[in-house]
Amino acid sequence: MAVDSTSPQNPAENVGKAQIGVTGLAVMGANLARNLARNGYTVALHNRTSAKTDDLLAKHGGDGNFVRTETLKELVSSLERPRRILIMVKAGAPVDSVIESLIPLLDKDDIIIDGGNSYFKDTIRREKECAEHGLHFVGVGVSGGEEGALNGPSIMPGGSKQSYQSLGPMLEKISAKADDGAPCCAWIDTDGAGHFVKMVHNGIEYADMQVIGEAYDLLRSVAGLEPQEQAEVFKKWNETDLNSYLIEITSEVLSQVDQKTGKPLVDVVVDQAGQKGTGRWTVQSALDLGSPVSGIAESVFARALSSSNTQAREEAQDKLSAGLIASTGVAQGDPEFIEDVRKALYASKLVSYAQGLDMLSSAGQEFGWDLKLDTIASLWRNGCIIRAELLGEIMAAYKGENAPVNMLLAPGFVKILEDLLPSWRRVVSKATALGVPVPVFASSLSYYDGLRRKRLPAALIQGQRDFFGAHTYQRVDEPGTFHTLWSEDRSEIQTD
Ligand code: NBP
Repeated sequence: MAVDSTSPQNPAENVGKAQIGVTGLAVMGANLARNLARNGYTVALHNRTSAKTDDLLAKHGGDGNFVRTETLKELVSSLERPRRILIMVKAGAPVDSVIESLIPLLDKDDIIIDGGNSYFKDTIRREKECAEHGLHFVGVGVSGGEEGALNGPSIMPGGSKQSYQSLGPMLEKISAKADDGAPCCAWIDTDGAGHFVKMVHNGIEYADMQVIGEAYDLLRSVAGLEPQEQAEVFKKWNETDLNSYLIEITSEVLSQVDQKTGKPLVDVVVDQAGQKGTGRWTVQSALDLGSPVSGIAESVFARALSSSNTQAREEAQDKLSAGLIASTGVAQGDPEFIEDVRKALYASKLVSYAQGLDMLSSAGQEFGWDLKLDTIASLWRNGCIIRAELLGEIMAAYKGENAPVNMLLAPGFVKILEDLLPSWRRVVSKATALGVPVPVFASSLSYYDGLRRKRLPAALIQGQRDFFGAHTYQRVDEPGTFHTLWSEDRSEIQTD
């Protein structure tokens, strides 16, 4: 936890000044500003269109101490020094434009904070640019949506450690608190580390949502459970080790009845999932790192399949209808099948978290960040979308000396997976036989099987690569790098 250094360095100069400024007062910025004010900070407000500032003050001015400003210049002069300015504008070019306008107005050691969903490589670049002007730039991952922003989000700050001394206490104060009272906010590491961790959080969120979707599909199309009945099932599941925010809201969504038609809401919603890009970034970054986040990738592709080629989906319903099996062979509401699905969901969820954390380890090595996986898991315990009981166990698994090289290898998870495996396999087999798509259930099971397999067909791939491209291979029985002279006498030579 950071030491509170939010008291003014120069009291005379800072008297009557705001402790933090927020520019960008759409839903997230407005709610973070209100959260800061409710926690006793004086908050200077700015928005490109000042009507939004006035709207916030009219509706919520009573939340605390606000200072209304019309221009960035006014915003800057309303702040105590070193200044803290939180940018909450649309990610991308608007962030660069605001930074560019702020730089000439600021002084050495002032802190620019970007709390939006910025791409971590942009954050690395912006941090360098600001450092050239003697400014701190802190990329902060904020999770929890608008409700979290107002009542306590999970916060993942990057940037310099020095800036965290000044900023950390504020962020920790407004963050969500875990059951043990710890703030769901801690310094992650330098430059883009905070935004990277937030990005991976979102990747895990995509997979978490997809596995719930796959469970819903199976319960509906194989076990014949209507949405209202499933709402009860998910409610019960929320009392098991699946306990999490996403399971809780799934039950809410499934119980919702459309007011216009009287049908379950889920039946009148178009089945094309949207995405804002953080899942895609996670997969793109994983490809660059060579990190096998297959479940997360499948969840991004599943959204793409649902929404990107609707005409093909339409035509395929008729043209690719061969082999559909009418009878599922599962009795309506079969409790054994329901329990199998619950276990398959939990196992696939474990794999998604394991893959996300493994990607963080790879990124730590690539970008020189000391990412503490137990701390990161602790920040996700409350305030954010993937908050789940499971995170307490993940945190415990990575605490201390004996951190596993892969989450699935932590003794607790080894045992849990042993128990889940038969159900997981039955569900994936059943779904495959019936033609129900379960991309994350199935790819997670393949990841698990691939991870534990003694010999992988990668050996054959190495042989093929050596055949067509002289890419060489290593042998199991002696050190060195080898090549077979495929187009000559097929003898083997050692290349180093
Ligand atoms: P938006 O992403 O919808 O952005 C709207 C804000 O950006 C308005 O204040 C707008 O000012 C300002 N803006 C734009 Br657009 N272009 C600008 C420019 N060139 N210069 C200055 N200001 C500009 O707001 P949001 O949904 O509150 O999200 C803010 C950030 O938080 C985003 O990065 C988002 O991805 C992230 N985030 C959102 C959520 C969520 O649940 N919504 C959750 C977590 C993170 P105007 O009023 O003058 O048009």
